[in-house]
Amino acid sequence: MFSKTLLASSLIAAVSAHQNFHQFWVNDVTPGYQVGVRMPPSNSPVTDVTSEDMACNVDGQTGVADTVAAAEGDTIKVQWDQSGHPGPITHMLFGPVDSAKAATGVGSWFKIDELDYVDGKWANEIMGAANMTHEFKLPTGLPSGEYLLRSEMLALHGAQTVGGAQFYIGCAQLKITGTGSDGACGPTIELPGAYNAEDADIYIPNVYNGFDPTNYTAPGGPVASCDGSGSTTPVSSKPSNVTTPATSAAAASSVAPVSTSVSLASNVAAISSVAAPASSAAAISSAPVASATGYATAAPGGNNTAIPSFAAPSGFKTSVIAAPTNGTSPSAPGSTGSAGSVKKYGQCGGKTYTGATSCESGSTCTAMNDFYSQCV
Ligand SMILES: [Cu+2]
Repeated sequence: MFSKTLLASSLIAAVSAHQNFHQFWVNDVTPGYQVGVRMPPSNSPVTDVTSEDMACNVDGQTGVADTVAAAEGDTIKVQWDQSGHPGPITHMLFGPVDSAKAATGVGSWFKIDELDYVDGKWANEIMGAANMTHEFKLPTGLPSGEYLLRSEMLALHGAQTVGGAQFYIGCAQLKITGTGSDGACGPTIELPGAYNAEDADIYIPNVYNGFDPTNYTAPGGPVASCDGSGSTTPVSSKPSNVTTPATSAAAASSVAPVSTSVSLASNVAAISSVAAPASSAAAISSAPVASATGYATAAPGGNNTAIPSFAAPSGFKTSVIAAPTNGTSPSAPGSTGSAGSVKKYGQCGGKTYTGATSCESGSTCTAMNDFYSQCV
């Protein structure tokens, strides 16, 4: 058992953290930290789904020097900063193009991987137990050429308000050898365009009040197939009952060695062996169980008794105020103290928020994004 103090401290780390995608491996070989990855200028999320930043994040239309070689069927491992924000991870490809470096990423993508909520844990928790890494395979049947690989971690802790979902996005440049012909992979979607602020997988009014994450699937439609049979019809949105492909769960836990060797397509001097960034490795190793499960099961601030609908398996912190469904008082049970002061970890502001804005003593109302401020 972990003490309440330890759980609470892990929650503080969780709520104050944003995240970036920093590094990837091809069959367990990495080109290096932030090599081949278009790094955004900050670790803040994109929240405007109509923005071109939805493709490859802020400044993500500009290429970086290195494009990394891979082959269809190869295992890709991505590593992100530690995240306590509940939600899925998805991967998409843009291409083939002649030059990944020159590609903006604004346009057609197809999904190749998705991990949502498995066995009571969101993707970020599952990754948290694996040094914030996630593995999947490049599909077979890819046309040879250069691609952008897009990694998206969608954080749903503010999804109770329109525009409150947080998209963390990073793109890498790949040169992929494959056996498919152009147009083999589909369905494709457009970014921006395919995501809408009020899609059922992005705006979840009951996210803190009865939402069942076991039926959740991430935005972007189904995982594509590359056998040439995939529709190229853009998927603008999808019904909320789309079945999650079984492949993502398997990909998270299996490491299938693939024979293809890895080399850089362009000027990277050395390929270092697998090495996690020291900061994230240290952060995770200090309390691995707490970081993986703490916020799913522990209610900070001692207010965990009055919200029976916030069952632990939902994976959400239980102390955040539920979204108002109309203009009336939005206070969730247990989320506010006396005289309108918001308990620690409760929502205290945001564009569409109408509830109490003063935090209880010992916490400060802090803007997480335009739509979500929290007492931390
Ligand atoms: Cu954050």
